[in-house]
Amino acid sequence: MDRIILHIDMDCFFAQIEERENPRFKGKPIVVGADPKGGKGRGVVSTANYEARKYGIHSALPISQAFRLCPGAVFLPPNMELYEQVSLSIFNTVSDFSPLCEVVSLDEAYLDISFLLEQGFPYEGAERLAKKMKDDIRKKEALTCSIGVGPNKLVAKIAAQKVKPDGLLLVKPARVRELLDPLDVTELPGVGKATARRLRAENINTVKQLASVSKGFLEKMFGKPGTDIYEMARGKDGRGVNTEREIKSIGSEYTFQRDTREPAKLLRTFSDIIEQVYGRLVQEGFLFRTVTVVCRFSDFTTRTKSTTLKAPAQDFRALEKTAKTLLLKFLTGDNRPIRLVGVRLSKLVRP
Ligand code: TTP
Ligand code: MG
Repeated sequence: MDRIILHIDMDCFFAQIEERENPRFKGKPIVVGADPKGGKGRGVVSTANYEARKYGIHSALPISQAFRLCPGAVFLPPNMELYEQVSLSIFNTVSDFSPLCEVVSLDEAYLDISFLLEQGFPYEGAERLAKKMKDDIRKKEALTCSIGVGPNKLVAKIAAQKVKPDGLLLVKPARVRELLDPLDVTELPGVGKATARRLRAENINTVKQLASVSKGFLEKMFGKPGTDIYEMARGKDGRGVNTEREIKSIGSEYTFQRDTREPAKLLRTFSDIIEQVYGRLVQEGFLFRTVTVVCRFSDFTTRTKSTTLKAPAQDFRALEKTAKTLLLKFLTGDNRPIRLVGVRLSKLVRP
């Protein structure tokens, strides 16, 4: 089935909002995230504006490292309520352009605009539509975004990524190969460091090279995910735009090299897990109600404890406090060494 899909992603979302809110920071490197505490801070970068990225600062980088890379940057704590509000306003605007709109995170959405196929020049129509969308967002929120348009989600997303910031790229089916061929394999969604390492060992570095190997070869190498990699390398992606996507929970866990009861070590690891989970929560654009902490003991017995908040929250402090209280219950209630700890958020809702 022929489709036209549009992908929109806001440019350095949190940082751009902060730049808008604080005109005195305009042109300066801005880092939104944990408090750097003069280089001693724990926690990570949520995002950085393009000025700060020139120093090598990016999302998920430890904030202490960001401070070392650019001590003169403006470091700001996230103001989630504001970002949520802006996000809602943006996607209100975006969803005016098609009833088939899938919001995938606080700053990112796919739109099925296949209705344009019924017109004579669908990609010209798509260009007009995308320009109008960028204009509307600029007028309403004074923010820039990048938009990619293509025959499927994969191509649309890669196109948007390619023209950041403030870009618009339309990729007709006949131009898909041209877009994909020069890309490094890691630029395909889902091809992480480990997959890339194994591909490089086979002398496969670019998507062009990846597209020249057989399906059987990739399936033998990666199992079932090998089929997806094969399809992606060909620019194929059958996923539809889901207006109702279901993510039931977001979680992360860690298995210690050696079982431990050391409070400092447990807490440090636990804090990292909380930050990771929080990062995903924010990225996916959810609020949570239930926090579950999981502990596996040296004998492999696994226990969970949960707390459900009265109202949905996306507040880091609330998450941290709830999760740590639960962990403490494990530590005081049991003295076996711990093998694994984890945190899971559920009862997720959209703001
Ligand atoms: P992204 O769209 O991944 O990044 P971005 O908008 O900051 O930058 P880009 O121009 O490259 O799109 O994520 C959107 C927001 O989600 C980002 O502004 C902050 C938040 N976020 C985190 O808090 N932690 C993370 O690890 C990531 C990736 C994003
Ligand atoms: Mg973005």
